[in-house]
Amino acid sequence: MQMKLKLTVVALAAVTGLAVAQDAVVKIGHVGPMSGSQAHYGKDNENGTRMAIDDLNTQNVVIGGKKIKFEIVAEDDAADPKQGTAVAQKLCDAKVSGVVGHLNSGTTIPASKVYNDCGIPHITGAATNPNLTKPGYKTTYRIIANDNALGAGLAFYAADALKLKKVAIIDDRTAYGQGVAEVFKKTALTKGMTVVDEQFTTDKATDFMAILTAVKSKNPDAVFYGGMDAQGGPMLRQMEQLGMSNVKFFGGDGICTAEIAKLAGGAKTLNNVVCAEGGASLAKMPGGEAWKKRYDAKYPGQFQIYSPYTYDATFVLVDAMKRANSTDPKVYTPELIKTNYKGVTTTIAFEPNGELKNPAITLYVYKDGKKSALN
Ligand code: ABU
Repeated sequence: MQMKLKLTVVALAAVTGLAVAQDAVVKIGHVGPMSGSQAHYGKDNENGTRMAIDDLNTQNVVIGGKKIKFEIVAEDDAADPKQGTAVAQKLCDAKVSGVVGHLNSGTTIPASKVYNDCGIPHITGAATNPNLTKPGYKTTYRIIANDNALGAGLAFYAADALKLKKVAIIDDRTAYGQGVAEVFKKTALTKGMTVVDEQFTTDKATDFMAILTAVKSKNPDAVFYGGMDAQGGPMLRQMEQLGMSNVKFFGGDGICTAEIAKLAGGAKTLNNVVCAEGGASLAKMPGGEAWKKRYDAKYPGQFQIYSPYTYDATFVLVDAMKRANSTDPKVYTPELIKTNYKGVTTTIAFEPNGELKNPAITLYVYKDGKKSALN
């Protein structure tokens, strides 16, 4: 009886010329730090990809004649470059169709070679070091502005809008922290600012009293910190303890989170923060406010910064699969460069090297413990 029914459906499809849609599972990888002091960013990023996959699974996506069920393969690289490449190889071996990630420039840059070697495309919505796209891999894409825009934008604001003259620079020696600090420094110098001190820390440190004491002795108008909020928050607390309450505190997207307000532990120096993000504010994104409402309902209290981008990155991968009518990375990857996708964050199209075309940047300050956009 069952066999008869199957034959009837196939015969009907042959007569009408319609393909018989069959279910197929397509795996999409996500990687970020899910453990350690950066796990809150990783969770937010992964939430963005999970939300996209849940939305896609309500859309009855048919590719190559098959109804597709998307599944996430979520991995933790702990923000560590070695774990980043190991996990990238794991995703290659698992034959995922594409990857959203990684989060840190220090993991994304080495992982990009692994993805290129196995022919799987990846899109980062968070890693901002410009070196990521320099090798010109056809498998590497970024959907936010890079540190050339962030570092320079912050230096212009410090010099032109705030008329600051003397800056001390601290970075965490990661690919991101060092890179964004170098761009800030270069631009600040061309704007006539003086770099009065340079100090270094790590992305594991929590005690900055010695370097801040050295910085204080140089009497800067501002500190630029290249690094993440796990260090930026305690640094703000320790600046307050050292009486550096009138010193502005600049940083890139790594410190521009909801979490830094908590990590600063009530220090008034949070009011001195000026940070930059590589995209429009939620209010100015085409779908930002409505998307954020849905995100908050699904993942209460977990929003940090990059989840709208990881959401869009997931859809961009699937948009390319649809246009290629294939989920095979070898077949659909050439479609990625032709992307013109209206996302939550912006309309996404790529430069030949995989960088986002026409990226926005937004500067933020913190008022009453909340991030507030300046532009
Ligand atoms: N963009 C700041 C955080 C991620 C990174 O580039 O390392």
